[in-house]
Amino acid sequence: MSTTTVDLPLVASGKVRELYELSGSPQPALLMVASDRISTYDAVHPTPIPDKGKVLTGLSVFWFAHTAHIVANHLISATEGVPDAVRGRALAVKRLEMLPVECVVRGYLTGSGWKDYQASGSVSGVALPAGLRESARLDPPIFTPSTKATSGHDEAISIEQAAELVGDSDLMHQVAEVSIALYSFAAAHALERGVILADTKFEFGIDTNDPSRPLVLGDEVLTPDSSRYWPADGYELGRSQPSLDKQYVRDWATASGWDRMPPAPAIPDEVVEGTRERYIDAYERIAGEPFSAWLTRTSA
Ligand code: Q0N
Repeated sequence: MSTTTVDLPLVASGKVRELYELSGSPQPALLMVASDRISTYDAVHPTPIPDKGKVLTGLSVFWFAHTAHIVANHLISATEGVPDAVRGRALAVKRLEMLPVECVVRGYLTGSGWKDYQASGSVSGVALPAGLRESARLDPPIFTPSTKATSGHDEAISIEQAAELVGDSDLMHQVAEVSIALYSFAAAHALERGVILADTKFEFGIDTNDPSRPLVLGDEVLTPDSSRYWPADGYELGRSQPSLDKQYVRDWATASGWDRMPPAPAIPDEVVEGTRERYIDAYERIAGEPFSAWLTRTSA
């Protein structure tokens, strides 16, 4: 059930996720819980997508495991310390001191990056060649940090402004380098499986308990909620691309006549089921295993 909760102190909550304090762990730890809630056009629908939280959690764990050679991450366990009620959609993670910037990497020109490029020819202070079309591949990919706005939309900033916010320019440049390495690794993996990773957002923190590897990748990683995934077949330069996961809901929502203003409408059963299938298909394509394998590994 998407409304199932846990009896732990709430540390932070987002539109579709919650973070709780975990006690009884040898190190300061948190429980990161992904719900089945879905948002389109920035509004959360009242209808959950069954298993969405488990799919996204399984994808985060897949990527944590496959990128540990690039940077340390906050994952402790998907089983030990995770309450039965949220097994499969929650992770025990190390408590970090989070850096106050969102680390966006773009390998394709879309969304706010495309808007900024059309207006100014650059994105987050990165000048791009003239004449690029919508959804153009960016090679090399670009690092376009943003501020963590507490309300409304994140604001694009330059790497110099990000360094200022973080208070350590060398650290910020290391974060940029690691972010691009993570994106490049994941985009190559995804493309081999027929999926374009257009862009993604990382959050990093510092583990003050481990001075040997202080920079740690936090949050969810490379999930459909933190990334834009497009089906590789059907990619066409010069237009916007359909999202691998949410396009089906968006197309229904648009056809329904919803004006994209909150509250978001309830989603009909057949659209819920079609969307659930798309999330599970995304898991299986990217992780290369049946989704049932994730459920089995994480069941109590
Ligand atoms: C933290 N956020 C922002 C989950 C994500 N490992 C950590 N240690 C300390 N703080 C955080 C993390 C992590 N991850 C991250 N806030 C606190 C995003 N949240 C929003 C709610 O759900």
